[in-house]
Amino acid sequence: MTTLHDLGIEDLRAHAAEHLIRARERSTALTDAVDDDDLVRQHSRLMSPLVWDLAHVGNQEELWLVRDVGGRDAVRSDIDELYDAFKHPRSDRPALPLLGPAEARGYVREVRDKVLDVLDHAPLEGRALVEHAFAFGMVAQHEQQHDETMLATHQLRLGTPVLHAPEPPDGRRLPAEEVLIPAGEFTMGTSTEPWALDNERPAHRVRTDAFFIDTAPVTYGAFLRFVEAGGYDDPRWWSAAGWQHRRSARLQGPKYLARDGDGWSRLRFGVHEPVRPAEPVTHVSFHEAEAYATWAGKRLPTEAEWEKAARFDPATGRSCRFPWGDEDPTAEHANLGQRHLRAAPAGAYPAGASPLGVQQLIGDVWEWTASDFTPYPGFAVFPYEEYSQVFFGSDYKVLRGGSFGTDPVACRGTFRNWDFPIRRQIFAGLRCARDVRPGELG
Ligand code: AVJ
Ligand code: FE
Repeated sequence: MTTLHDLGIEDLRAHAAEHLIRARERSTALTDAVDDDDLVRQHSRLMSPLVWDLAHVGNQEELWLVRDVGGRDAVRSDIDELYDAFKHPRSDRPALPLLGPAEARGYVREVRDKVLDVLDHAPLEGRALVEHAFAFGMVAQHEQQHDETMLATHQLRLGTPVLHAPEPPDGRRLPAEEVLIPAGEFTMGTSTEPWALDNERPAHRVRTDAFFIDTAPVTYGAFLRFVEAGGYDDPRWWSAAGWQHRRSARLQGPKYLARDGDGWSRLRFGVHEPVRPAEPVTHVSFHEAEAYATWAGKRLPTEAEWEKAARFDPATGRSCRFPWGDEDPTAEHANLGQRHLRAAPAGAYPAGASPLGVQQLIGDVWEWTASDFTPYPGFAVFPYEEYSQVFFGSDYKVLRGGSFGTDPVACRGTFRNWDFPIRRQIFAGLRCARDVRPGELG
């Protein structure tokens, strides 16, 4: 098992540097793919201009690693306010006096040069912020999270395709449509994963009843049967808030789809193509996910149910880091890290199955859960309130498992993402769960 606990101090420094460098390669590729005009433009009111994300990543890195951990002088304290996500909503960011593309690139390079020097010399003990190089891992995750956001901006942008990637592996027949997860307690969250973020902590025991969960995420083929059965026109399947949103936003199906003769076509990173029925549905809101599940006679899993399906090993009673065990994800386990530019068809990752046989929990698409984003019992802010604390409450729904655009450093069996229930520009889909029917288990 690969864990940071076992690394000596120099290996830990090298490990942190590798993650920072890999994140920067991805940010560079996502921003070099388009011209300067495209970088400063707002492709959607929901998103920042790409050049904002780039300098924001550098500014967070400067705040945490140059100034706080490194105790060094500021590189550009004059721009902190511009890149504070809480000071300016995304829709206002294009009008700000932002660093231009060349300036932003120079800024993030200058910060990074200092950070690699800090990483060479900083003591990695004595403060929780630096234990196991946490702050460096947090900053690498932050950059990767913004890289996924930038990937969503690429999906929103119009124009000729600029991103390319090989096809994901083929789908395979699923051994069963659903998996039974037994009743009982399991350990949710973590107190030991060194780079886990505050909202994943602490580990705590949670009991669930027995439930069934789908073996794989809901596919386009299945979801479009709901659409074609008139599901978007029938309030029976929708919550009150969902129906009201479906009407006011005039939703007719997943984002980026259009009818094409008898079938459906899809716009994906600038390419129009036929929908692939076996591919997990992507770009649906929580409300659409919930309506589908209701129509199918099922429901969304709670966050606890999702995590139990993903981590609980009935043979040992332990919760693993990932469905397949404790090893870090490889290309055999899951579709992560923008290796492919789409979710893989159902059944494509048998090696990533959980002990009970649930597949594709990690990677492919973020999965909406039924749960609000709330703190675990014993939650403590670490290291800053604006990561999680200010978002807790009933405004946000939790998503689990990561997407094809999530880097492995920012994805774990315990990782919690959240968004508004109306959002669908993210790479989000769903899988259904259901209660056990009376008498069903004999
Ligand atoms: C965890 C994806 C909801 O993008 O709003 C980035 C991550 N926090 N910068 C977001 C984040 C601060 C966050 N999500
Ligand atoms: Fe951020």
